[in-house]
Amino acid sequence: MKWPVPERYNAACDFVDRHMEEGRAHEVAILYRDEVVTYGDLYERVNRAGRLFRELGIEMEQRILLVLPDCPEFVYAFFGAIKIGAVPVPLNPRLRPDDYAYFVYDARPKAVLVGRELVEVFENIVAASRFKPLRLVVKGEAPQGWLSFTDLLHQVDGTLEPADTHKDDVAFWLYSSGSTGAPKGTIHLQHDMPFCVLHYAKPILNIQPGDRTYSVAKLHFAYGLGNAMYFPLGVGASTILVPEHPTPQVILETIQRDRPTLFFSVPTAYNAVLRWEERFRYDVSSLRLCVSAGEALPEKLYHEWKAWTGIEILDGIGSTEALHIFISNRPGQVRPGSSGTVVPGYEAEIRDESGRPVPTGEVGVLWIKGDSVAAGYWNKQEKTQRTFVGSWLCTGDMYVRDEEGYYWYVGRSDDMIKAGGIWVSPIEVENVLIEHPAVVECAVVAHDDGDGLVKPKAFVVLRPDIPSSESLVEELKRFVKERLASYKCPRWFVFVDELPKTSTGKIQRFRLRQTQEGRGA
Ligand code: 3UK
Repeated sequence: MKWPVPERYNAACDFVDRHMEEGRAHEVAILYRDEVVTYGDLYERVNRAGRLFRELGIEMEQRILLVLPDCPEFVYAFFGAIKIGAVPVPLNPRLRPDDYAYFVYDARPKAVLVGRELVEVFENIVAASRFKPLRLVVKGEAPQGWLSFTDLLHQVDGTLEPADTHKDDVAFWLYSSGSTGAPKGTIHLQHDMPFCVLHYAKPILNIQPGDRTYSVAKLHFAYGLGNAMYFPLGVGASTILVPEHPTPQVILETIQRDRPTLFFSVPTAYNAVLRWEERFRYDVSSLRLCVSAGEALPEKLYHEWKAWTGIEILDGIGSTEALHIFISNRPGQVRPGSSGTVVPGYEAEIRDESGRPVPTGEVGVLWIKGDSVAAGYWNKQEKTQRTFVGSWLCTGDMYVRDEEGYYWYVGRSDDMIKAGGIWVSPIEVENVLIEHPAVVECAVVAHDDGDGLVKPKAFVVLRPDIPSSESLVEELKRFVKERLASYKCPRWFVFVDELPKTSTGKIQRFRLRQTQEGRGA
């Protein structure tokens, strides 16, 4: 794999076939429960998947929805589709049934490949839709009107001529769900995955064939797709795929049993593991490096994790639109609490509302540029034009850059609070609150003070053994005021059992802005 990639380029040949030429047929590509998939197996099964899709009449540029838990078949279907020039579109398999109709309408897939538990959901959607995609169920017997993917794989040949794709051909889509509006089909090209391997995974993580990756973020997220699929496959390493929801127990059992060297997670999951008393019973000595993304990693979690495992967590910011991480900390040079410095190959600018770069030390919106940035959003011209401007991408995130080039996250542009005419970063206040021993998690949002002005309001999850009380509210206020300017101190505290989060673990502050419930005051 080299950058720049050649004009005529098919990512499946680079990520799968190349390992045959490099003599890696007997090395392990995927570990899944008790199943071991070698690079030789992978090559053949990707070929079979591509051939099957082609024999079913799927052509270049046609979309295939993949709605699967993490499993080897995801990888076969993903690269099989790309190899014939078709476009895999992974979707979260854990959405509510009603959510899927939109994707069938928006992506207009030629085929859907789903897990057994989603067959009925898709049957109903297809029945009600004008588009009638082919329906494939991943494993087991196929009901009436459906085909069994794994059964059919055995019936087709294991060789496949790749489609003669261009490096700028569409390779796959990922749906990006912003805080508001319908999810946006983000169009990624053949050259985007190798760019991320060669600019982030290799130079920053130093990923090697001997590495084993394990990602808490699933394959249908841009973060998980790199971590658990095209990073390891890009260099001939191994990936551990785990279909279960990542509870602390699942995470630690996987680490102890399958011995990953690289662990990718989100702050919420690091936090959950650190709060779990049983964690000391597990052996995590296989880890050599940990990564956090999805939202800012509080400094406190960095230190607690380091104290327990001896391993650093590299916080880095990425997005679906950029495909993967473009600002990151480096091993041995971590600034806890910061997102790190720009990944070479990308450029970054912090701009004010009129689009002019702000001076160092001032808050603005982060724009980035780099060759993994998506071509745009499917069927969303206005949003595309606002987000992808020239070769720049507007992240919608507010950042400050310091003298040494480290980037400090201060919040989403739509989550920032303007209190008394001054910007308050919800993150800054949350980072102080979380230092208080009674606080497990918290989120700060803008709230109307009754006079049409907004002030910060805190939603707090307390340690289970700590009751909420008026005196605790006073104590928390005092705690914040001792550490921050008083206009930043939340005017109201609401104690809640949990915070609303996306399936990626991002706190949904916009939902808290709409909420008024909770125990206590
Ligand atoms: C936020 C962060 C602070 C930020 C992602 C790594 O999260 C990923 O993609 P999404 O499209 O969300 C993007 C948005 O999430 N964010 C992500 N990482 C951080 N905020 N610190 C961070 N370290 O608002 C960004 O705009 O779901 C993460 C790799 C690939 C990804 N797609």
